[in-house]
Amino acid sequence: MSILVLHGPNLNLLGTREPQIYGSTTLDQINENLVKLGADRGFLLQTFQSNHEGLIVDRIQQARTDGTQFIVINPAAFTHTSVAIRDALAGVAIPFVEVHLSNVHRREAFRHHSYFSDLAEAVMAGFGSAGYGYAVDFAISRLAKTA
Ligand code: CA2
Repeated sequence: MSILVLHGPNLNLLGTREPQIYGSTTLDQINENLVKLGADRGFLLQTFQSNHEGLIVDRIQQARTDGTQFIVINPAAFTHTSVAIRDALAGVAIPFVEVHLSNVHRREAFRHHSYFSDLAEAVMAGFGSAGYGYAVDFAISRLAKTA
C-alpha cells in the first residue's frame, strides 16, 4: 500500500530562507519523518519535489500505474496557477489532500484561490511542517478503512 507526497516549486529551499513563514525544518527532514510515519504503519511512502510543472504532471500520471493509493500534495505557487496539475489529479482519480505550510488565507489575496481545494479530500493550511504529518495520518486512516 503506497502513499505519494508531492512538493511543488521552491520547497527544496525549506529551512534555508524565510523561516518566519515556512519554518526551519528542511525538506529532507520532512520527507524522512513522513517515510518513517508510513513505514511504522506498514505503508510505502514515496516523495517527489520539482520546480517544473510538467514534471509534477508526469509524476502524477505515473502514480496511476505504480500502486499509489493516496496523494498528499503541496503544489506551492502552482496552487494558484496550475490547471495542468489540477487536470492530472482529476485524471488519475487518486484521492488527495492539499497541504500548505502557511495559512494562505491570512496572506495576500492571490493566495486565497486554489485550483485544488474543491477536488481535495481535505485541506491543511497553517500547521507548518506538522500539516504533512496530519495529512499522511489522515491518508493512512482512510486507506486502513478501505483495506
Ligand atoms: O504555505 C505553503 O505551503 C505554500 O504552498 C508555499 C508556496 C506559496 O506560493 C503558497 O502560496 C503557499 C511557496 C513555497 C516557497 O517555499 C520557500 C521555502 C523557503 C524559502 C523560500 C520559499
